[in-house]
Amino acid sequence: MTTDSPLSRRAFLGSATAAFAAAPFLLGAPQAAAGSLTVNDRSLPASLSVIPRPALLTPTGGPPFQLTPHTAIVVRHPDPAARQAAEQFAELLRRSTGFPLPVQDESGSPQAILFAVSDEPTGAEGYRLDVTPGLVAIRATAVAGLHYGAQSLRQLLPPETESTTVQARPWPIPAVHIADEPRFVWRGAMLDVARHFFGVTEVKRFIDVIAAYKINRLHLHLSDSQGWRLEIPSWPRLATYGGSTEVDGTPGGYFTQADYQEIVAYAAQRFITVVPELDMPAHVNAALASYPELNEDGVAPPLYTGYKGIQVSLAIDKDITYRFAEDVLTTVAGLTPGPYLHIGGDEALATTAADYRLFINRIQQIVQTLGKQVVGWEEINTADLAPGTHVQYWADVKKARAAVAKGGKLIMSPCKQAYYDQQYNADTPIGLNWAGYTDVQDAYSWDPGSCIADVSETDVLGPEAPLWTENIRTDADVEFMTLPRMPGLAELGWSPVAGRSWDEYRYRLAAQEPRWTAMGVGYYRSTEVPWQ
Ligand code: TNX
Repeated sequence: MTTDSPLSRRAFLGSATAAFAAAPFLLGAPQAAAGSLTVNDRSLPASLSVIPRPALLTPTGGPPFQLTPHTAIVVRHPDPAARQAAEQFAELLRRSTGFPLPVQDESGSPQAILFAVSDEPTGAEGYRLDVTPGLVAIRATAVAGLHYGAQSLRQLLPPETESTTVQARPWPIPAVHIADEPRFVWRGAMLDVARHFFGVTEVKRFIDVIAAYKINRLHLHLSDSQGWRLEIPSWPRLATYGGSTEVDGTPGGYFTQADYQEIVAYAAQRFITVVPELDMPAHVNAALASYPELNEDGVAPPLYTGYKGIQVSLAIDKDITYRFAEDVLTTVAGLTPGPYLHIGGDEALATTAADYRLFINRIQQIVQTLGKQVVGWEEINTADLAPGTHVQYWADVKKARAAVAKGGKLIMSPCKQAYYDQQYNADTPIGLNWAGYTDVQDAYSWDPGSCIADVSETDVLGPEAPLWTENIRTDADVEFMTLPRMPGLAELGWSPVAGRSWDEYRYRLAAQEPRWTAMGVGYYRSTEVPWQ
């Protein structure tokens, strides 16, 4: 039952060794000493409660490193972006420590935090972190790895590190060796800004939370029947009229192009790729209301502010529909440096199967011409999938399998575990429950690599948690639904599966709470978690 039992503990230590040997950048590493501990041991102190659990974490037993006013951050990496990763980390620490923490190329200080290139390859996102009394060294081949190493380091520092005001206290970092890399390339969170609109500041707060847990994709659901949230200069009424309301009939809003670019840049600084979604051919009432010519009968419906899905469709047989799609997708592609365009494609209940295939095939061609990769919900499996298409599983394993048979790769968002708009339980006031209640343990207890029988891990890109917002209205609501579930999703996407245990994880999760409080972020105080 618990990790105190010798059996589960032995099993875990065995798996840690296996993970160590399997990690390409660790082959032959001298630290492969027998008896390495990992954080999957609840007797370890809260100061080692890193989420996602590193592939290997070994407390080395020496005295801690003490961050002081004399500590410098030293960058030795050929990629100029390494300096930005170091600067961003320094900025976070300056707020709470009040120390100058200069970022420099040479160490003029006896006491340094080093952001350096690794001698051994650590992959696209992996890193090593060594904390000794005189030096903290993050080493990685790629700058993303330096950034992820810095996120682990954040969690080794006291929770007050997350405070936005200066805290007078010591800043020890326990002596450890970490060797880490992610299991999956796609570790996603989705925010629906269409049902209720969330502005730039609110989206940045959401990014702050997910970035701390090494999530690397932010899927923005930018349009739905209840609102169009991105300025498209060639179709201005989409945003000004189609974005004017939201569920409940309260005033909506939209991102100007500059707003959207600000979000994309903020995410990119945190190694998060924005995946913009414009949902078609259904979920489009806001567009249909804005432009009558997009309707089959040429008549614009009224704006829709209800929370239930309505059955509507773009006019599949009109040329104007494809001019609209091309204009919109071209605009978004131009604003989005990342390789993905999410075209939605879900729940097209007012479109015939033949029309649907035709439509998705034409849209896919537009996306390809723009040099982007298609992402779509599982329903797009009935179309001719282009190479590189990403298909987002949410409810129907048959559709997911059909997509894989056509060469699609899967993003795993099983609604029973990964839909964070679902209530935790009957007593939590916010959220829907059509997929069932999803408590914190449910959200943690599944495996993206094996959750669909007959789909192998090589066809899985990784997990993503969608946060639909039909009855999620405020920043506080978003935080309540996101925490404490999202760190679990991050761990499912990052950490080795072997040795995973809710009973151990929930202690590490509890240790995060003082960090959220220091950040000023709210959460649901679930009774499943042994809060400190
Ligand atoms: C289903 S999942 C939807 C969304 C809703 C959500 C509510 C999917 C691809 N479509 O439009 O917001 O359920 O839980």
